[in-house]
Amino acid sequence: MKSGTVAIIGKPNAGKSTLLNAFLRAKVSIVSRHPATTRFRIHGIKTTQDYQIVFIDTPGYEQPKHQLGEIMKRNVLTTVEDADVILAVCDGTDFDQKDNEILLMVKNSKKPTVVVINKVDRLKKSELLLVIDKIYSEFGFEEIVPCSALTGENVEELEKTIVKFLSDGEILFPPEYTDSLPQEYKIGEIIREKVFQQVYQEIPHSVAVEVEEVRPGDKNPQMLVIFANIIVEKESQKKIIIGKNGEKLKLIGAQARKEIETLVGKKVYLQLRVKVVEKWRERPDISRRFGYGSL
Ligand SMILES: Nc1nc2c(ncn2[C@@H]2O[C@H](COP(=O)(O)OP(=O)(O)OP(=O)(O)O)[C@@H](O)[C@H]2O)c(=O)[nH]1
Ligand SMILES: [Mg+2]
Repeated sequence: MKSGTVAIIGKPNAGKSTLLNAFLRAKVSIVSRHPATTRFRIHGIKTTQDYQIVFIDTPGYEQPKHQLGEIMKRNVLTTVEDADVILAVCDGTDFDQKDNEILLMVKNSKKPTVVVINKVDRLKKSELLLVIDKIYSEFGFEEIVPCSALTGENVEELEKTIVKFLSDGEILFPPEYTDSLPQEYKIGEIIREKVFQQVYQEIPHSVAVEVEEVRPGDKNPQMLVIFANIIVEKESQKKIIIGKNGEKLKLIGAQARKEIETLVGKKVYLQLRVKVVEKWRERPDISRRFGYGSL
């Protein structure tokens, strides 16, 4: 049996989380059209007859703008150090200096690397060849694989390429596992995704979700009762999330509840509150409380 850990890294919005979900054919990591969506390192596990891959989706790699960004960047670097194989994901439609920096960092790590050129569904063949040529001539990476995480084009071939780099060894997780996140995190991430989808512009980056309590219902133990707080940095942001007559928050709650019900396979009662915690991203004690410190 072959096994190993594979770090998925790349700049924000490159399509890393979409790719992880494509490998697993399941939604493990949340996705949005805004950069800096992923904040945790998220493990997605794929086990077949012949191999087990533990994929680690990471936050987009960029120069940190705040304390939370600093933690995120450090997490990416540690993930690269710890992983057996690196999957360096570039957005083929937007290859730039930031990708160069990431590829250089990966090259210096001397780890077995597969460079992925994602979003080929939006790329002309001639443009793709140019990007491949650039990466090969500047960095000498041997394995450069184009794919589309969105349509699934070439994702299976990419997986086969990864497997070539795995070594024989024991599997790391029981075969039935598909991810390694505690349920509270997954619930929090679903809520955060719905906030992202409902309120754009500026707000997403100052949102965190704190899942306070998850317990069986008093009257109906088959049901799950969840209390969660949506944390923002300013009163004005709180107003936007709540919306006129509380309509936005209701919508966020309804969408999140539906998806959480699919996740846990039970009816869910979800109570959401919006709390203002000033500058929480600058405060490591608080970032840690929301789960960003240790993961
Ligand atoms: N056309 C096209 N769009 C894609 C593809 N892969 C991802 N996207 C889109 O790109 C956007 C970003 O995708 P994510 O998977 O959230 O990107 P990410 O790299 O995880 O982003 P961060 O977590 O912010 O670092 C989303 O709108 C995706 O639908 C692809 O192969 N083709
Ligand atoms: Mg992501």
